Amino acid sequence: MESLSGRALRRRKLRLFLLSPEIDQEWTWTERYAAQPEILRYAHFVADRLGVRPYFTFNMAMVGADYDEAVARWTIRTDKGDSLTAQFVVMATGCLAVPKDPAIPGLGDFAGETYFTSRWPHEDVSFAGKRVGVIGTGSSGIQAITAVAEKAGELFVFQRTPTFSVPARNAPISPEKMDEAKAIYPDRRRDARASYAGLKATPGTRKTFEMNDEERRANFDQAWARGGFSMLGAFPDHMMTIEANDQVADYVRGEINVIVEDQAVAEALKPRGYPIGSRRVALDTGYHAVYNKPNVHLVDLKVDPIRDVTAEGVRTESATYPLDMLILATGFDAFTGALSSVDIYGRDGRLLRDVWAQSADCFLGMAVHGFPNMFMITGPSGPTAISNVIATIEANVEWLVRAFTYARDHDIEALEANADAQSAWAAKVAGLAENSLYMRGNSWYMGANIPGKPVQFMCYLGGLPSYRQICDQVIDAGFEGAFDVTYKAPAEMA
Ligand code: NA7
Repeated sequence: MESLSGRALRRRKLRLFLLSPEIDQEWTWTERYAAQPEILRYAHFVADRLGVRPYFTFNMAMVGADYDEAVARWTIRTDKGDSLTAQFVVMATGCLAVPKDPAIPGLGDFAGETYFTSRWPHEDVSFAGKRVGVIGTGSSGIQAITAVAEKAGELFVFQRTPTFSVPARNAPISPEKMDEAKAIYPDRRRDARASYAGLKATPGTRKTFEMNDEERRANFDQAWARGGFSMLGAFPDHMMTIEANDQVADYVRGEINVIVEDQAVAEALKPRGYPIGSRRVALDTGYHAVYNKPNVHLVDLKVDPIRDVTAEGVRTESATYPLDMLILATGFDAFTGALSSVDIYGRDGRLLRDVWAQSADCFLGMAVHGFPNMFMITGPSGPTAISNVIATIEANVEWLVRAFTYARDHDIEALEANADAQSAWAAKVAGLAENSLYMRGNSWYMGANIPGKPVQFMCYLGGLPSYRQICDQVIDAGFEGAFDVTYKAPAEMA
């Protein structure tokens, strides 16, 4: 840590975080939706290109952090028994980092191979000829099911809640197309930054019922053919009224009928009882079609719930499914999981986990009252899950660079989210969500997937541009009314 001190180096580090148009141009993507190996190669490329590898320490986990108010410093404790001290701490711990405990009785007794999609091994896993069970049909389950169905001897999908899933239309990007895209990267970045969800998208301008049935159908057909989140952008009002939402949902359910040959299976796969978009919509590559394969079987847990897992396989109330492999795609303790799973003690010894057990409040999705000088990227109450996550990360990182630069230039010792400002932000986030269709989704966006977790909508629905503006105003006003500021003592400044 000592080697990273020094004003010049600190300045350089701050700049390195910012977007690099040069790097944009140097990297060539090969697919519309790059797979994990390509994304990993990109991460390595960026790290090398920016020369930031020396600043990373790998294979070390934080087990706890303590704030010492007397010196305004954090001490981070690691699993290696070391500790590190810093004025500011940024928790870039991810909003989907800690797997949910599926709490299925007997899971540990299973004698076959068990995998979690959230902790997939780096080595190849062979499904060939095996009897594989997948529990969970969110985005991760849908991707796993589509891949496993190709290779497995038999695949049993244990579905509790069907997910709305639309075609991604993934495809290779030709070098010519890539060149065309690169030529307009700056425009696309600018448009994405100015958009509600941080995505370069051109949502329809006419509302759902401003078209007649035929026009609406044609509009949906085009969106379905385009793929990706186009279905959700076909009309600008799909999250505004349930009537508009039903039109999209009915279209998607209708496509399931077209794709899936067995109509009883099609019926079981149709999501019902919640608005499309209120839970994360999955993007797939041939998901529904896998149910036409003779080796793929849907087990509808709404009709026949899981009783337990035994050494042989999964037992439901009315049947037993012997398996060689079990894959759990059962989701995450989102937003708060990573930081609640370690011991973070703030001012006056308060434990973050206990504070969040009441309510996962977080000012601007970046700071918590009682935890001075600790900041988060994609924390609860930011725009994260409702926006392109990368765009939220950029918004947070750019704001933090400004905040730390301001703090350094104004001899600020400590910044703590003001209690009233945090309450007002929580009220704003809750107010935006209150009458929205999102509240009907029982999703991980609101902690509803974790038993005992307070149910509150954890995403700011005001859109990225307004979020950036609000965050910028805080620094423009010198943190006045938003953060409680402690300045360095005169002796220290000298
Ligand atoms: P999700 O979207 O939270 O999906 C988890 C799935 O697992 C969902 O279908 C759950 O059904 C199911 N689940 C969870 N626990 C159980 C038990 N005990 N029994 C049966 N089924 C269970 O997680 P993902 O990893 O797919 O996706 C997370 C995000 O990553 C995604 O939204 C994208 O943003 C990327 P339930 O809904 O609880 O009935």
